[in-house]
Amino acid sequence: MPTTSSLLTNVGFFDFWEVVMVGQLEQLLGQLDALRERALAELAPINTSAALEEWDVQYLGRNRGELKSLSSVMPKLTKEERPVVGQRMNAVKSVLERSLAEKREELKERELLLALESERIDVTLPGRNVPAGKMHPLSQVMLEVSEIFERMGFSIVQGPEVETDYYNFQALNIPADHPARDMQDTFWVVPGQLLLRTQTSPMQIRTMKQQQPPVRILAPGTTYRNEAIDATHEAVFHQIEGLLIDEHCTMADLKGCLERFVHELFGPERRLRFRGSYFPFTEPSAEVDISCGICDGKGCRACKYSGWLEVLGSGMVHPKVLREVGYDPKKYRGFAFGMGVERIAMLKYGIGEIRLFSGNDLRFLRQL
Ligand code: 2U9
Repeated sequence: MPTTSSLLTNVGFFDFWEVVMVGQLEQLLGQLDALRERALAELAPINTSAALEEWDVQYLGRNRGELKSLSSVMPKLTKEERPVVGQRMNAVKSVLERSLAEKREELKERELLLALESERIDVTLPGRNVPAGKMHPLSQVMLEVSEIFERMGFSIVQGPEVETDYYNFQALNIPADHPARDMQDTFWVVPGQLLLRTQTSPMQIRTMKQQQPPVRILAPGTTYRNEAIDATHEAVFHQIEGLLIDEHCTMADLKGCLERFVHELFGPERRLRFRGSYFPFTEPSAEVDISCGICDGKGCRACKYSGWLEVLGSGMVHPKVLREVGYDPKKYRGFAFGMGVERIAMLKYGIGEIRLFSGNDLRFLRQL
């Protein structure tokens, strides 16, 4: 750009102010071109929207943008100069605005691509495991046993765990000197009167006292005995007892019913063996063994080399019990049976430690 002094040498006096003005005009246009170049150079490397907005404010801002600042000289220009500067100013402005719009578009695209890349989902990856809860193995066994007997026409009855001496012992023909009534074996709530039931049989007494035969009920539930705890004994455990009362009911009905039960729960290949036994509430009484599922009755460690596993106690309901609830023992007979749920579960799942069921160790529970 020519300086004022170099131009002065070639012009006369009257031209002086004009030359100065020409110099100013050139300078102004030069400033506009420089602004454009600087703005474009700064725009090129911008790669975030935030930086782009800053650039917009700095060069094109309505209030303090650099272009706006330069336009403040317009009123000082002559009528002839104004359109020249105005045109250049508009040209610079439109170049910058176009470049800004292009950059905006470019950044929008770039940011979209970045977002797509960072939020990319691999739909071929296996889904996350949602851990599903499941029933406790003892509840599973209780439900399965209940369903088998329900299919044979039994109804489920449930009742209090705190019982009276009468329902838990007296009504069941358990005499005062019977070992089961030993004060040491029972958890007494009020000694001699209220106790934690040692079996679920009080429910059968309660039911029979409320309804006339025929009766076909199953009483599953929690029971309590003051026992020394070891791998096969717990103080809090679970029982399922069954009772059927009708005219003409015989031991053969008991055998058929329990055979059906064992075959449904353990499989039809299992053989049953009824061994004479004694319970105060049944006469005659029998314990039921099933052939060992591991050795098929040949003898192994699981069945203590006997080939048999004890699963149930049973018998024909004692006439004294029938009389106690108001049934005529000459007209009605019945059979009853009982099993420990933990023992059934241990046999079914091949578990040698009863305490695992109450241990709440998820590593154990998840397997069943
Ligand atoms: C009434 C009449 C008779 C229920 C019976 C058994 C035999 C029996 C044990 C199995 C393992 C208890 O958990 S265990 O230790 N039960 O052997 N239970 S007959 O007899 C009854 C019940 C109610 C009115």
